[in-house]
Amino acid sequence: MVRRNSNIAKLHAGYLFPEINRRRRKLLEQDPDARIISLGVGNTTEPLTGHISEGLVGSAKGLGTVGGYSGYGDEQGLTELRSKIGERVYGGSVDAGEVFISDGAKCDIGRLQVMFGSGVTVAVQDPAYPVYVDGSVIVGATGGYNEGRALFDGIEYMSCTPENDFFPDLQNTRRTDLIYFCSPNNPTGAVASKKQLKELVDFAADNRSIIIFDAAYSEFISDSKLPKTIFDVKGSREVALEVNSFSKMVGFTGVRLGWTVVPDELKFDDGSGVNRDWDRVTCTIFNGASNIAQQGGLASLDDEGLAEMRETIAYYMENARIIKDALDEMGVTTYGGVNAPYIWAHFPGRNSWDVFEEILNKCHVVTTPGSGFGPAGEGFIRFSAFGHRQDIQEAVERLKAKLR
Ligand code: PL4
Repeated sequence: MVRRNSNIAKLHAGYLFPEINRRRRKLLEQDPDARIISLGVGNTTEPLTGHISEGLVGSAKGLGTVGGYSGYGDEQGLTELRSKIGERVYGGSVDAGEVFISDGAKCDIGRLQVMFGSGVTVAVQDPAYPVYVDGSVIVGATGGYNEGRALFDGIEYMSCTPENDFFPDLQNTRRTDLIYFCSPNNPTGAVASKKQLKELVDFAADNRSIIIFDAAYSEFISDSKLPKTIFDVKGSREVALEVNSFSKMVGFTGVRLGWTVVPDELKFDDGSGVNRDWDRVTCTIFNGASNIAQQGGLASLDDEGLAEMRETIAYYMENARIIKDALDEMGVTTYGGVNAPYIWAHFPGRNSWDVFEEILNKCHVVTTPGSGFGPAGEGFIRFSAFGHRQDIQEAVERLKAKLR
């Protein structure tokens, strides 16, 4: 018999999103005719656009020809795509050698957790995308689950609430090796200002910490004053790396393509480069992103692709406006949903899972309970703006009719 990995035994509940699906299935068992609308998981719904899908199709067809066939590529990704990301996303401030193409931000976060190992301490925004905490627990980068506090020992939870403008009180935050920071934030929809990010970068520099900056929703920022990348902030290259994704910006949730930028200046305490170790980990436990997906990524960053991306994002952001307006009309206080595809709705004094169940059972609308993202999410519900317009409209009509 093989002994179970004791770190996995520490996880105190099922992963959030499968649990939501389980509850949805339960409703369908009880009421097979229920027409359930999902505003839960942030999953894209709209078809790929013309130029971008042509990039994918052209590549797939090419694979069926002698001249167009390719097998394994470089583990770090196509040089052309690495350069193009450096140029078109970072305006030339990031070198191709600092960009590593991946099969998605979530997968890279897992591999980063492998690279940093079990000997690190970790801080997360509370609430946060669950992968930061659960992945850290799996690799053993925490102590045990502390029942009394309902938190994991060894993880610093940086409370982000309306009271502090969803930005942590860094003066009262313990020093950790790693700081996960997501902006635009999942789930609150808050976007950190440049001043706030500068404060974060200075905090990391003073503490010799490394920031893992998750910018998966950066393209949803329409306010030009807000930073789309941590690298807009002076001093960030010495203290931060950034993960990003094509998933939400062009609908590649199923195609799978992302990237991580590890600047040359980012060092471990022995002076060695993080970039070099990331390259080693990438080459060892990853075999490169799909060559078809990478051609889709290249097409996405052409002028035509970028124009299509803006249209797709505008569509989802109009959904966000519709949801936010409806909740406002119902007297529910909301946050986010302006520069991010998530609306963070407050139900003061209520238990998030109870509100989730009420919305599911009365309206047949799936949401995500805020407490699934951390203790500070209790009393909140996350509404995702990813959906067909018709479904969004019907969902808000049901909410208005059956919830208030
Ligand atoms: C559902 C902050 C969604 N089963 O697609 P990827 O891997 O490039 O990006 C994943 C990702 C990375 N970083 C942030 C994210 O919010 C996401 C996707 N999050 C959500 O509803 O919160 C999809 C979640 C998926 C999962 O577990 O990640």
